[in-house]
Amino acid sequence: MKFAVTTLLIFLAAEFNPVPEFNPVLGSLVWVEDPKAAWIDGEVVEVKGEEIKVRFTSKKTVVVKASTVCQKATEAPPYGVDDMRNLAYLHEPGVLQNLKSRYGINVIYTYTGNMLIAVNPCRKLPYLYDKNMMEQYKRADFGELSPHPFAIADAAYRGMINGGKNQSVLVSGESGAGKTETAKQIMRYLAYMGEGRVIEQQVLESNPVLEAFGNAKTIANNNSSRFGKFVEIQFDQRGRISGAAIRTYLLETSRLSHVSDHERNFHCFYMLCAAPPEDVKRYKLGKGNPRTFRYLNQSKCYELEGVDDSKEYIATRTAMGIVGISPDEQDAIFRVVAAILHLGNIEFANGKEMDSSQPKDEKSWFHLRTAAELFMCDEKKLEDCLCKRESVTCGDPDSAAVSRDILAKTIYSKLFDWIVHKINSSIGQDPDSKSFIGVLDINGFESFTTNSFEQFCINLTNEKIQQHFNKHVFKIEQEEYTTEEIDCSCIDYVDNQDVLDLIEKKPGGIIALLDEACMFPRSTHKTFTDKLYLTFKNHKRFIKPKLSRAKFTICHYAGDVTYQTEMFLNKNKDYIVAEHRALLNASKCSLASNLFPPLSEEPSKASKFSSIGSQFKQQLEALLDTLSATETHFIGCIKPNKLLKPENFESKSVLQQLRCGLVMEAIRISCAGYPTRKQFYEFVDQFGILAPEVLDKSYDEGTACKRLLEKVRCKGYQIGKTKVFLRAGQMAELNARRSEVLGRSASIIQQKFRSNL
Ligand code: AOV
Ligand code: MG
Repeated sequence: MKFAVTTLLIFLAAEFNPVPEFNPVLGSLVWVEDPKAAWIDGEVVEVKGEEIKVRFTSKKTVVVKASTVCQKATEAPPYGVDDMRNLAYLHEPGVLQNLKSRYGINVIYTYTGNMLIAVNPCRKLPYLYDKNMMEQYKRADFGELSPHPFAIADAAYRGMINGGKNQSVLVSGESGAGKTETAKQIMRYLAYMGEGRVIEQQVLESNPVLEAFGNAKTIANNNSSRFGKFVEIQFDQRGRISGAAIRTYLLETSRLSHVSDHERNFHCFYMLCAAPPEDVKRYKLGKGNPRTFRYLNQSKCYELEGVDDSKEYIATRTAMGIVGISPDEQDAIFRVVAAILHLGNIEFANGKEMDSSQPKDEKSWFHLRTAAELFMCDEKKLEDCLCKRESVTCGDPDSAAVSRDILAKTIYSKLFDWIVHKINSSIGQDPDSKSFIGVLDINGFESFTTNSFEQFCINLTNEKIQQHFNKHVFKIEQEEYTTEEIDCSCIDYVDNQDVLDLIEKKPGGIIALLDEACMFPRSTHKTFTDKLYLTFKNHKRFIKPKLSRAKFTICHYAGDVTYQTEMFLNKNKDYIVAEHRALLNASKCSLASNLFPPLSEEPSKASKFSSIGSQFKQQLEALLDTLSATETHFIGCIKPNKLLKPENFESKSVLQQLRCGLVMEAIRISCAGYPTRKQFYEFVDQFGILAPEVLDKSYDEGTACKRLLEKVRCKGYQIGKTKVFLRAGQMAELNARRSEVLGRSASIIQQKFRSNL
């Protein structure tokens, strides 16, 4: 098995080496990989067989293997190039340097072909997104103006209107990279194409509402989306927005009862605490001090720099109004939010009977009463449902606390779903709409010290997206080669179907085995993990860690991730404790009771076992089906540094993201073929000087290009019907020769000029 993995890696590495023919000589400018700085440039000062000595600008020298360095362009434009494919050498250090030099002058967007790379500026750049800018992109062809999300949105819009095909924009990147901001700019542009009607407003205002309830501060991002989102914006015959459908994925409800250091719970709780005094009183929040609530005070972080929660509260209320949530409904929502805070403050002690518990003290009784009052449910029933022995808990104080947290999470996740549903029904779906543009904003690949079921699901999503992306880039390349009638056998892509099979194959994949384990009452995380070890002992994407019996590792496309299985079974089970359902179903608040319809009204739940993993897998399948039927546009977001501080470009971390994300894969596929394409006339214009004889009009343009390339002894290129296709590195070579010839002509002219004097 080891052998197979190694072979695969060698195969990938060999395929990826973009400039295989480079043989550094004395004086060559090169990039050397460095463990800290990613890549450093220098000059070759000594060559001894396979080993070369390179001197950096710092005067420091290193001896490295010649095969490990990359060629540096002699004449890189100081502020980079708009499209990576115009780089002299399309390799890692070239890509990195290009992003860095552009970032240094606040140019945060760059293309790689049709894909946009966005480096988070970590500061506001309002001039980039104003109306004037939108107007300019509306009038320009793709590639005419600087790279920008508006150009992508415009391309999608035109593709839909002119090409008659549904479109999607896929925004990827790690936490804090700027996915949500970018997705919002795309939506703003699409709304701008309409006429400022209510529906456009509603589509835009759905963002702050969902962010209030689904976003939170994490260590990576002060406004981190704790759910995935796909917004399908529908258009009418005239190209105006006529409806929308928002689908959300995997809200991270574990945050509700457990907040890590330096993080916060969902924004809405802090907003409500900072609400005007009359609202704080109405929702019985005492002095509105978040420090007094257990769900908020586990972490000592309450305020966010530059954010005024009291203003956010008002803004959220306004946005809720715009998206069609009535004042009464808003009132009910915030009542439930406040009730959850009180619920979290109930503590338990041993009760009088065996295996029972009761609220610990008068304070806990007070919170229980207040929670019941706000939920508009029966106080005694709430007490029973937390303290009495029932299906999931034994009735002791610890179990009662678990039951309390489960109740809080269930209510919150139902509330979030209700809000999404409400927004969808009030914006409405247009039954006559023929076309849509979907915008996908999901969490990027995650790998922490401890990874659980949530990371497993998120990484599955990313594997799916990666596969979609690979196929897409491959298809686009293949299409262009076919149109130009050139051979496309040189391009291929690494398919990750094997990882997907490992996770989601039915029967026999990890999700199927997890569901099986959840259905057997005797299963534990240990028996489940053992079953995985046994089933996948020969799977090349699965590793059993040496020591632990509660972990497994998956070799994802973006790296290995080790998952801790302790909570897998619990987190996969999708059920509502019967007593919780009965309690809230009987609530006098119609919103609360609607969140918990009787089981008989949810037939899918009543009849068969339902698991989060399988449901999510189905949701993903539906999403991928939708995406596959669209023309997809990709945006890769990059986080320039961990702390999101402006003007700080950490090359090492950026490189890591380029490797894990979609960017390098796009480049790899492109490099395996012919990354540089030039129209015949452009090519002759630029390089005619290398073979002036081809400029006489006796040749057609294609033959002229061929003759020129033969003369300079280029090999491996292809001549299409309208374009020249060059291998990686050939463009730089031609440029160097051109400079040489130009230099020579200049010195001849100078000599002539001097001798004439
Ligand atoms: P994310 O969506 O990728 O992270 P965000 O879009 O929330 O990241 O961006 C992170 C932070 O950077 C936010 O405070 C943004 O305001 C800021 N930011 C990002 N892009 C820009 C931009 N173009 N101009 C100005 N500020 C920007 V996560 O949801 O955590 O995966 O889960
Ligand atoms: Mg986000």
